[in-house]
Parts: sequence; C-alpha cells; structure tokens
Amino acid sequence: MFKPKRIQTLDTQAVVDAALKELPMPSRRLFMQRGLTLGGLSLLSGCTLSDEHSVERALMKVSQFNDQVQAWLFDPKLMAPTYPESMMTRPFPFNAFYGMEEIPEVDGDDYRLEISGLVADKHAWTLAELYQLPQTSQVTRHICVEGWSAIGKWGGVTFSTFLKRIGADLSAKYVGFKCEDDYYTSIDMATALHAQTLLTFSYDGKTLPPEYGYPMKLRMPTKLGYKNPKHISAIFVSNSNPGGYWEDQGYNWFGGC
Ligand SMILES: Nc1nc2c(c(=O)[nH]1)N[C@H]1C(S)=C(S)[C@@H](COP(=O)(O)O)O[C@H]1N2
Ligand SMILES: [Mo]
Repeated sequence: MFKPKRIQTLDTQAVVDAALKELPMPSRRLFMQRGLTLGGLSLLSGCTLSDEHSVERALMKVSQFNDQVQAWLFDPKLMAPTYPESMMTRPFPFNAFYGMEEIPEVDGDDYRLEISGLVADKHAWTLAELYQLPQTSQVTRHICVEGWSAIGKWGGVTFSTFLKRIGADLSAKYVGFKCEDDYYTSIDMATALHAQTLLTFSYDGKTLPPEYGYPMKLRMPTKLGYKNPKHISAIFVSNSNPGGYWEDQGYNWFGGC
C-alpha cells in the first residue's frame, strides 16, 4: 500500500468518513447524528491520530467491531453517494503495494478473463467480448484506509449483469478475484450483486489506464479501496472464503464503507 513518508496535514474529513463507514449500524447512525470528529475517533479507538500509521491503526480497531455483525447488517438497497463530474479529483491518485515503475503491462489482444468455480459458463472472455456487454458509468468516491479519498468516474458493466450472464450460482457466498500483479481479494455475494458494483473498463470516459488497473477494475463505492481489485485476470465463485492480499495481513475482510 502507498506509504507517504509523512502526512503533514491529515485529510480530516476523509479519515472521519472512512471511520464512520467502518462502523456497523446502529453505532454508525449514532455517531453520524452526533458528528464524529477526529478527537472522537481517537477516543473510540484509543489511538492518537498524528500520522498515517496511527490513522491506519485507528481504522483497523474500529473495523474490528465489525466482522460478526456486519454481514447481516448489510443492506443491498443502501446506495453510496454519487457526485457531479465537476467534483472529480484531478489527477486521481495511483495506489498499489508497489511503485508506479512496477505497474503490470497487459497486452489487450492476448488478454483472457478466466472464469471458474460455481459458474455454468466457464469460457474465458476476450476484451472485445467484454466491451460488448451493456455499459454504464458512475462518479463515486474511492476511500483508502491510508486516510485519503478521491472522486473518480468509472465505466463498465454492472457486475450482477455479468454474473448472471456467466450463469454464476447467485446463492454462493463469495466471489474471488486474481490479478496480474499477484494481488487478490474477495467479496460477499450481496456486495457482488449491489447495483453500484461495476466491472469497469474505462476511467473518465477513456480506456482504463495501466495505473488504474488496465484492463479492468472492480469498482465498489460501498467498499474501501483495497477491496477494489485492479488488473483482474480471473474471477471465481466459491462457498469458502478466498481471503485477500491485505485481508490476510489483518485488514478487515468486509472492508465496507
Ligand atoms: N491488482 C491490484 N489491485 C489493487 C491494489 C493493488 O496493489 N493491486 N491496491 C488496492 C488499493 S489499497 C487501493 S487504494 C486501490 C487504488 O486504486 P487507484 O490506483 O486507481 O487509486 O487499488 C486497490 N486494488
Ligand atoms: Mo488502499
């Protein structure tokens, strides 16, 4: 994950927003009504919020309130806020577990999206085939646990449409993702079927550039940044939890916001 040497000024609102979104209901509603401040967050977590490391620790503590309760708290009808294009963050930040010089180079002509697991149609998809699926777009906020957030516009196919098209078992528990850069993550089926979960091929109206995940990124405004895989090479449906790159190192699996 991107580690700035030192954050001189914390983006207070982004940190508070990220924390709020880590909280399960009804605590979240309560703190939203009362107004959660940075001070309140340090009280809640017992961490002094002075730099990016303490913010990360605090968010992880808050997220630990979660895992047992949050799956059933998840309301598939709840929508994340959307924004006008004029509010897009320019330039949009790049983030990965490595630097920009290691961004994977994917050859679009050779590329195939592999499908496996509890799915009827396991044929591998070319990009041309994927681009023919019905396309939509959204302007939403991406929130990283590091304490930054940014608004961007992604375009692609609604993921539930894609899952239905491949005959996925929609009663299965998880959808897992493997990426070209050895990153991996997984999500619960309710989130996979959320109306704002998109399999995206474009950013700001243009083909998704390498730094943002060419050829595709799963974009979920209801999940924290690390749950949004870039450079996806394989998608599989499963009843056992596939975990994830950061999740397996202690980040909250649900990663909701
Ligand atoms: N394949 C892959 N996907 C990834 C990551 C990564 O390192 N590799 N980093 C995650 C994290 S922590 C964030 S914040 C976002 C950053 O996306 P961006 O570069 O478009 O801002 O990608 C997520 N998806
Ligand atoms: Mo992130």
